[in-house]
Amino acid sequence: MLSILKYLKPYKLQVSLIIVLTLIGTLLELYLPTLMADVVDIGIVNNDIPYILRTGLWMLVCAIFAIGLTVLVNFFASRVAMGFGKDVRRKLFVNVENFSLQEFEKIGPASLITRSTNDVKQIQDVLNMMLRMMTRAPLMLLGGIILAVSRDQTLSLIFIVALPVLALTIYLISRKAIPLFGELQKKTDRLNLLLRESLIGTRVVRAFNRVEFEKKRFNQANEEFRDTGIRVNKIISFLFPSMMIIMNFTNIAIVWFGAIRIDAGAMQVGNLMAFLQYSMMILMSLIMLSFAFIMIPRAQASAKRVNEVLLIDPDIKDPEQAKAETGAHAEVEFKNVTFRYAGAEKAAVEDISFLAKPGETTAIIGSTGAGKTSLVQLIPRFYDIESGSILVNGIDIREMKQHTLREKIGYVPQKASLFSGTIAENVRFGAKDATDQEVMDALQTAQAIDFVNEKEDGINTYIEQAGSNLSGGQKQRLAIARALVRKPEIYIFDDSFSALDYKTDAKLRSALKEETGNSTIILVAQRVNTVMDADRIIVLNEGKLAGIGTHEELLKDNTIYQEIVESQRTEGESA
Ligand code: M5T
Ligand code: MG
Repeated sequence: MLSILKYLKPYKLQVSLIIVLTLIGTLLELYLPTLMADVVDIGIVNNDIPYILRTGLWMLVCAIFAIGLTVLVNFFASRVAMGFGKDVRRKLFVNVENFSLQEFEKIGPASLITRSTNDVKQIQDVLNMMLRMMTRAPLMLLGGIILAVSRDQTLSLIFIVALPVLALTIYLISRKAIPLFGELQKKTDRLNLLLRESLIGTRVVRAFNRVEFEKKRFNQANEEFRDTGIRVNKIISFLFPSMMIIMNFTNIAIVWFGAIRIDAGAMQVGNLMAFLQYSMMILMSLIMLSFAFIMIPRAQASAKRVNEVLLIDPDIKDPEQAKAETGAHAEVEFKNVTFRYAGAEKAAVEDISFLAKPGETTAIIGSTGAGKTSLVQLIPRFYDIESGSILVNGIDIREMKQHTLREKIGYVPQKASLFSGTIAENVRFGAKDATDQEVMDALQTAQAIDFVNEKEDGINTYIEQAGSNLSGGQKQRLAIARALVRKPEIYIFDDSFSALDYKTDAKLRSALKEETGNSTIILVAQRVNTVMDADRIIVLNEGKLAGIGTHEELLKDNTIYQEIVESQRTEGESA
């Protein structure tokens, strides 16, 4: 909690202002009962009407001032808390953007969303409350006690009983409630996760008739959330009534013993009235403190979760002194590269070496799960490798700025992901300053222009979230256009032609050849047809290199390649 409060720094001035304003306001409030005692004991007892009016007016002025100050304090507190929330959310977002995929998967998108919204809001709310009460409650407690004791020491003995009883009640209640807060946040995570999963996978859920199952799963999580929520609130709801009972019994005791003392002539009526008010203030401030006592752990549970994300130091970082990289083309070289997913026993990519030259196509083929995607994801440095090195123009990619490296790359992922927006906007994701003509050209090369032109709004057709209103092949071709418009030095196509029919596949590749000129092309494919005329083919098998060569060379002496060719030939024949 404390470490997260460092984000309050920009609001230092406003926080100090809040403290000063509360200080004045609380002192004014503490002054009021004293004035009232004077009205009774001096004004009424002596029948001094002008004195009563004068003091009454003075009381009114103090009260109005106190109210005005409270309004101001609340205003500033809200501003500070909201601003703080915004800052923390931004910080979270920026940090998450820098995560490597490994770190991203560790916490998971559902939890990251809860943490950036719900958890930050918990902290923000508590901060808001704390800003209003942190000066007010202790000051009121202390001031109330001092003033009450100075009014009547004997009667103050009542507090020796009342205060410990109150403190004990608060302690017992909060001890039960606090552990439930962390649980509540975890349950929120779970709800979010299930909701996300079933919303994203809604087609699959329906196709497999799993709607009932999903409903049950969600209901269960929902009910668990409800139950924990009810448990917390049940406990908390005890707090206020118990406080009120203690407060009222204290008042009874004060009036009871006060009356005896007045009867004995040891105390004045006004004095007792003021004493009663101070006792109220003391108990109220204790109640405020007890709420803080309960709210802070709740925010603490959230702060811990937020901090967990903020404190992850992205392990993929730019080097302190990035090596300047020159050259219009980019040669990609793998030297004994081994890579393993976090916690995986087996390396996904093991001891791979090859050279991909500018102006040439390097194809990667291998059965599913062979490690093709894992291998090409290493080039934009989505993950860091375990051993070996990846060089671009002779420079280790870990010694380059990530931005410089990624600038050179046009990456077409295996699963084309598009964003909500128009087709043109999606293509311009690759190069934000591309002209309409350049967008059209890229679509042309990607063999996407025909279906785009068929749409009423052409390149201004709106694409729904994640491209859900496009076919798989259409999405793939838009993703290709997005990479093309960038005119990068390195193209990475991860199985990007799989959803295309043979004819479109061939057309696309010959168009690409003209377009890509001296760029380095790295192309992952399952079909032999797609890789056949590559300058070199890398055969992957269970993460290991099983051979490098041209189609002819591999066909002659590589058993794994021969198997792949064979299996696809028979497939083709039987089809
Ligand atoms: C290679 C594992 C996967 C497989 C091996 C992407 C990814 C893969 N894996 C993980 O553990 N975590 C991940 O995030 O790595 O997988 P691949 O590189 O995806 O294989 P591929 O691209 O050759 O297969 P495909 O089906 O795309 O042709 O053991 O479990
Ligand atoms: Mg793959």
